[in-house]
Amino acid sequence: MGETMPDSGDDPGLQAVAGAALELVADGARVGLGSGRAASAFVVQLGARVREGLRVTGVPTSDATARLARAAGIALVDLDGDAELDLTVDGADEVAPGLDLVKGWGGALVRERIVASTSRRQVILVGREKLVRMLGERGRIPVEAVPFAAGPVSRALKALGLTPALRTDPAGGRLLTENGNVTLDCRPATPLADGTAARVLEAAVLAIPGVVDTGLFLGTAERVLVGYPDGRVETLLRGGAAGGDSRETSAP
Ligand code: A5P
Repeated sequence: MGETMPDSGDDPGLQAVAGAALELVADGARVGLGSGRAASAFVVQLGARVREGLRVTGVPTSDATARLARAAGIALVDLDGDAELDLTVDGADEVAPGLDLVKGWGGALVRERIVASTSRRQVILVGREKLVRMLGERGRIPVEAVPFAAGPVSRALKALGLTPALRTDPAGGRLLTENGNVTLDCRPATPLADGTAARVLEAAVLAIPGVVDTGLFLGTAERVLVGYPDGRVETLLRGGAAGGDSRETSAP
């Protein structure tokens, strides 16, 4: 993937949400392990629990996470067989009301999608800077595409009103994902007005030949744990009483 796993050790908010996510992991659980700083904080803390005797198996969403999990002592398995994962713990780049997400700034969105789709619960860990009113506010919605189709996919994305930029490595060449694909980071002309607009865009992008997947994760997150610098954790739950969301906050 060409991107290294960033260090989350000095971020009290991410450490706090990682600790809160641990409480959702039962003995014997099969756990999807996300990618990025927040997910890394979780993997490291999960490894500490494993060394204390917790029995879990993990399915990593990137090579960097696999390396980190192995070093932490977590047993890794493939997605073979019929068994679902109990939960996946991952990060996100944007969280909108309704818990729709943008993911993939770290380059692992396809495996993150696959692992989340085979999990009963997707738990997302973020700092407060990831909370947005509308998806696209932070300016990048990643789209992974087959390299052969990069040109036509780019033109089709422009026709949808997006401004795509090919993700590059430090030498200026195409940065390939672990699946051997390119990523087009798409800036929308304006943020997506609501969940309906996000779903319309998702369907249009997925219909372009050569597109593998998008960073729009719509309706997948069961909960989002938001970490604050003082160690507080806010829990946002999808599908509260009137179909809305509910939230609760725990003290540091
Ligand atoms: C990786 O492809 C992404 O989806 C990450 O989950 C996302 O970029 C969040 O990463 P951080 O926790 O490092 O911000």
